[in-house]
Amino acid sequence: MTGSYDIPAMPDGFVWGAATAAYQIEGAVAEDGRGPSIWDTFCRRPGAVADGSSGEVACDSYHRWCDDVDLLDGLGVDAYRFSVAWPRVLPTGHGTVNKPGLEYYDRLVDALCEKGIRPFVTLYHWDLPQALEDVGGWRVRDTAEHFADYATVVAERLGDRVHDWITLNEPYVSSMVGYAEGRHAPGATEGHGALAAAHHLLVGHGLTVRALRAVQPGARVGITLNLSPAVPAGDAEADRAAADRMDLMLNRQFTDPVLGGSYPDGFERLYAGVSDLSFRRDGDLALIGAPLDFLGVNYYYRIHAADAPYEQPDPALRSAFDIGVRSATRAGVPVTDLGWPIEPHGLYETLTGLAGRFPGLPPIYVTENGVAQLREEPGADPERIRFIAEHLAAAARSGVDLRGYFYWSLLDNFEWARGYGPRFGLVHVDYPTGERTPRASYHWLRERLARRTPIGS
Ligand code: PNW
Repeated sequence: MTGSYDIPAMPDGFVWGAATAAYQIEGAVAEDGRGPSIWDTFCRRPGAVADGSSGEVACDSYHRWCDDVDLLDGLGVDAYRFSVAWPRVLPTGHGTVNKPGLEYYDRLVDALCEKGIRPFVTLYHWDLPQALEDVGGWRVRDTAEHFADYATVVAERLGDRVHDWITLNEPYVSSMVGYAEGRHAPGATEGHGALAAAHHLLVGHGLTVRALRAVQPGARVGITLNLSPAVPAGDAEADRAAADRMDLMLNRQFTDPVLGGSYPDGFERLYAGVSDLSFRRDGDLALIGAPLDFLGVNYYYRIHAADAPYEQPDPALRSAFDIGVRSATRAGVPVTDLGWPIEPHGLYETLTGLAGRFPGLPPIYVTENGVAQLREEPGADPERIRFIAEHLAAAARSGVDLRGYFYWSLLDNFEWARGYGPRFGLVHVDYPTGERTPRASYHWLRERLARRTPIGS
């Protein structure tokens, strides 16, 4: 019975929103001067994407953005989190600005503002211009500099209407899944290169924070990290150590420099023999750890970590992803259609854990949280309503300074290496026609948002 689920009362000014990302919804990959990105290339690699698909058409939001804005308006959200595609703005990553690309976002932002929907703009949601990958991608420091220059171009154009900027989405995924695990673009399986990519992403974040503040003094700037509590799968000491290694790689490699200005203890030891970390330079941590206006948290699940033999015993040949940990399933924990454990309490742990470890923690937005279904049809999605309600309740209980919640996603869309099978949307998309149909969860949220009463009123 979905009628019994509700959304918690939140403080006045709490931002309710929905999220998407450029490559997952826009399509039109060769239109109006857009340059190729690493995802266009990666999708052509045989076996890279489960159903052999790509973002070539996706939800066709490049043409149907008006429909998307109407859906947001109908839902009654305060804000929309979307991303700007770097290769639309700068087809080769730097140099000449592609005017039609910028104009697309200009129109979108205007339409949102007209409806009173606040834009939260992610500057990098994984679509690196291919031309930059061809000269090293995130393995090289130049890419960080180019990123800040690109951000400046975007802010100069949209900064009169966009006040909330997210530099990077999930640098863990860009670096470790893209350059170490090889499941995402550019599909590399490296040790040193992946750790360099992670560091250069963070340098790019730091340079961009500085650049945005320079062009737009009132800008509110943050970063979005995917955080998953890593808990031991069993009672053995080896599993506890495995969970600790997972936490270092997945969470603390990013939280500690960004929020605490230093890499975590044990990090060098974890990667001894894999990389000499020679890409680090004096001054980097001060840049990376500069104060932020907010932290974006993407939460989907907890990791149950079990000790496992290293796939490659020789550290010099190991990918940075190979840390001797296997992700286990836990009996009795329900899972989504993707096999992801459903543990709303993990969001509580994530938020309270941050508050406990970082005294100067900035305000937090949950910038993504959601559940996928593999069933095709629109209509009833009671598991999504329950998922949202339970995660919101856990977030509200945490007591941290939480300023907003964005559901992932507004629309069914291109789910990266999994293709179009998993559907995360509040709104069903019929890919052959592009037709959008709101699900029961959309109607449920719309109705709850319309009746919301802030705490204290
Ligand atoms: C997040 N993985 O990503 C992203 O920010 C979204 O673009 C995505 O659609 C959403 O979560 C749902 O998955 C991830 O395979 C996607 O390791 C895939 C992985 C990790 C994060």
